[in-house]
Amino acid sequence: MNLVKKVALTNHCDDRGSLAVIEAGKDIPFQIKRIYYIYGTKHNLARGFHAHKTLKQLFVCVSGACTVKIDDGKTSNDIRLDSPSEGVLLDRPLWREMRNFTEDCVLLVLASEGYDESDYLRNYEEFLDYVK
Ligand code: T46
Repeated sequence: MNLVKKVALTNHCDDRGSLAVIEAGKDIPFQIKRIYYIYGTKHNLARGFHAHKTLKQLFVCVSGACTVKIDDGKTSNDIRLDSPSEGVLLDRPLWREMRNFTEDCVLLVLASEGYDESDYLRNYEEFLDYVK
């Protein structure tokens, strides 16, 4: 069972290269209030280990690759993000762990809300309790 939705981005490719488009409300089902990206990662160091209560996000690995483990409290999937032409949508509380970053990895995140530490579930037991 796939826990996350893959989103095929509209790509405009020609002799000059490629241009990928993400339009809020069209390609993704939320308005974008925040953009951040993770880079300069180390292959052997993992990140994440949390879920969000209400935040919706689209992850796009715009350079390089990384593996995202997604867990809904019942099952988990490992997804290798290695293409700038597609994203994965996290639209409900899902535990995530990112690891196995390539040196050139840039993980772009489009988010539905501004930064709010109270939206994080940073303890796995608390997450399980929240989704049950
Ligand atoms: C997520 C994954 C994919 C801010 O001050 N503002 C922000 O908008 C964000 C995202 C983070 N921060 C601060 C909070 C921490 O002091 O940046 C520091 C690193 O954040 P964190 O340890 O949460 O990083 P990751 O890589 O574990 O998680 C991040 C996002 O926090 C999270 O929303 O889904 O990337």
